[in-house]
Amino acid sequence: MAESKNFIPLNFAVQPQQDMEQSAEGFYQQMAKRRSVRDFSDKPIPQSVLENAILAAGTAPSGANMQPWHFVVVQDPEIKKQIREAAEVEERELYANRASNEWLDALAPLGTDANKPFLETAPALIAIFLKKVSIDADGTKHKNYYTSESVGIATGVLITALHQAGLATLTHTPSPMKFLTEILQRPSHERPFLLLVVGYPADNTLVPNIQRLPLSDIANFLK
Ligand code: IYR
Repeated sequence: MAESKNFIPLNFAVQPQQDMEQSAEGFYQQMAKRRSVRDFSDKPIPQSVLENAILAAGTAPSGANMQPWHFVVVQDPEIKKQIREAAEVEERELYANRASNEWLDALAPLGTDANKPFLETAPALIAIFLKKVSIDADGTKHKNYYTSESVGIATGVLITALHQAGLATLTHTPSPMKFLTEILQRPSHERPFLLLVVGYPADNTLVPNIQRLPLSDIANFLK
């Protein structure tokens, strides 16, 4: 394909195989240290770290490059309190009535319950919204494609970027999450996708003693 206004050269450098192997191994070792944390300190996070992590998330591939995401970073204690209170209403209902016994049994090793103090303690909450449609500056509405896949990938990049920057996260999904639309005053065409709790772990934080599946259980190679 010829270079043109629409097509520009790819900026890509082939790595020597040894560097590539080392880099993949090192990245895996680094990612293996990521754990979901539920006990946060209130130590604030540098603004530039939040901004760069979101910029990294925004590099995720998306259906027809529609970038169907929006991130709201909440550091205001009053708004965090409102989110905690609204989330706990849904969580109390979940633990008391909505969740099946099978679900509650699956959660038991995590030691979770309806109390979510981390929603106030952690320095930042990032509410991620999914846009089934986008509305341009001139008011034109257009459809987005593969929105769950796109926003899911962007969220994965965000979690990875924050981990890489030395922060802990928790993917929190109180359900339903409609209260986020209201509290954060987002337009109705944006659907709350996930609430990411971000910060430093509290001193001496314990995490569940759970293991990741071995490669042979999660992949097979057809050569
Ligand atoms: N949202 C609830 C319940 C919960 C559900 C799953 I699936 C988890 O992996 C963890 C928790 C809560 O945050 O307690």
